[in-house]
Formats: sequence, structure tokens, C-alpha cells
Amino acid sequence: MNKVTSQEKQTKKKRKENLTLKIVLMGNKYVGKTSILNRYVHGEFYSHYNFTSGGDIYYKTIQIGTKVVNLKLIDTAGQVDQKSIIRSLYRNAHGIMIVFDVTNERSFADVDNWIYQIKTTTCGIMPEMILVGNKSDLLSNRRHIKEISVDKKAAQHDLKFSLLSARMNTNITEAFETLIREIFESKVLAKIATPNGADNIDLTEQQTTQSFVCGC
Ligand SMILES: Nc1nc2c(ncn2[C@@H]2O[C@H](COP(=O)(O)OP(=O)(O)OP(=O)(O)O)[C@@H](O)[C@H]2O)c(=O)[nH]1
Ligand SMILES: [Mg+2]
Repeated sequence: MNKVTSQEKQTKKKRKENLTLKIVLMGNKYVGKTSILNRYVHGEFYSHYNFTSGGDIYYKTIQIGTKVVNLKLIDTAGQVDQKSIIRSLYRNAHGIMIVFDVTNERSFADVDNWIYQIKTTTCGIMPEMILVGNKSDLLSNRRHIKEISVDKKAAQHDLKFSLLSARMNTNITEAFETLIREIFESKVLAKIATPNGADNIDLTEQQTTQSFVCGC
């Protein structure tokens, strides 16, 4: 019992010593935000749907060159009535992954609303953003959003775009790496980086739920 406690302390200490990036996933309900995080953090995929309420936090540690980077990954609810909670979740985020479902036109159209919400409610420096179209495994057997529209939207908002599938584990790691690279190349890091994270949320376990109050 004591051994586990000291191991936990060590992990916590290491986490505090390393750089922590806060990355938030946003987008309509059912687009696959939770699935993307489950795939990236746990290497798992579940075909049943359990909607997210409020927000969940996942942790992952990665190595970039010689640097160890802690990722604090925030899953948000896609339900419209949860927008005020979501707003508090992306406070001080270094990066935001905006997710739509490539088989769902509405989720694609609503990308503009998510971006508008972020731009009009972010205090201080804007986080880096990436646009991702999830469920690419369904592209062959369903009507889907035209590639040209996606390119146009990404260009309009000056965002990189990735097509991915949480189910098939396609491009998941690559999409996060692209966003992390953008964060490293931007001014966001200098402005927001703190040794123990983007804010002082003290959660030690993955998938712990907590809502926050925005300071804006
Ligand atoms: N075919 C396919 N299904 C997927 C994929 N990703 C997620 N799904 C399914 O889509 C449904 C919704 O996924 P979630 O990850 O719960 O969606 P969410 O965006 O977190 O939804 P909210 O929490 O309500 O905002 C689930 O049934 C998943 O199994 C994918 O890449 N391909
Ligand atoms: Mg979810």
C-alpha cells in the first residue's frame, strides 16, 4: 500500500518537473471526441455510445526529442446546453482539436460556431487549433462531406486538417503530433507554459471529471 503511494508521489513529482501541455477536444456530440482520446491514451475503441457530461481529463506522457512532455487532454461534452462548462474547460489551453464527423454535415457546418465561440471567449492569447474529420472508416459506404469544402474551411480559418478514424486507429497519433508541433512553434507556449500545467487542476487519475470556473 505504502509502495503504491510513494510511486504515485514520484509520478506526480515527475509530472511537475516536466512541461505540461493542455489540449482540449471540442465539437458536436457523437463526433467521436471521447473515442479519439480513448484510442490515443488507452489504445482502445468502444462501439457503444456513452455521452460525456461536463468534461473528463486524460493524461499521457510523450517524448519529443530529448524533452519529456506531459499532456493534459480534456474531453468536453458536445451537448449544446453544456457550452458554458466547455468555455471554462478551454481556459488557458495551449491547443484545441476541433472534431467533426465526416458522415455528419451538421457537425461540419457547426465547426464555424465552435471556432467563433473560441475566438470570442478566449482571454489572452489564442490557443493553436487543428481541424479533424473523424470516422474516415465510414467514408466508403456513406454520403460524406466533399473534400473541397473541408479544404476551404480549413483554409478560411487558417487551420491544418487531418482525416482520422478512432475505430481503425488511423492518423490519431499523427494529428496530436501535428498540433503539438504547432504549439511548440507558436507563441502560446511562452505565454502559457507553467511547470505543472496550464492551470492548477490537481487531478492524478485519468478520466477524472471536474468542472472549472472561468476567470475571464
Ligand atoms: N465507425 C466509427 N465510429 C466511431 C468512430 N469514432 C467514434 N465512433 C462512434 O461514434 C459514437 C460516438 O462517439 P463518442 O466518442 O462517444 O462521441 P463524442 O464526441 O465523445 O460524443 P459526446 O460525448 O456526446 O460529445 C460511438 O458509438 C463511437 O463508437 C470512428 O472512427 N469510426
Ligand atoms: Mg464524449
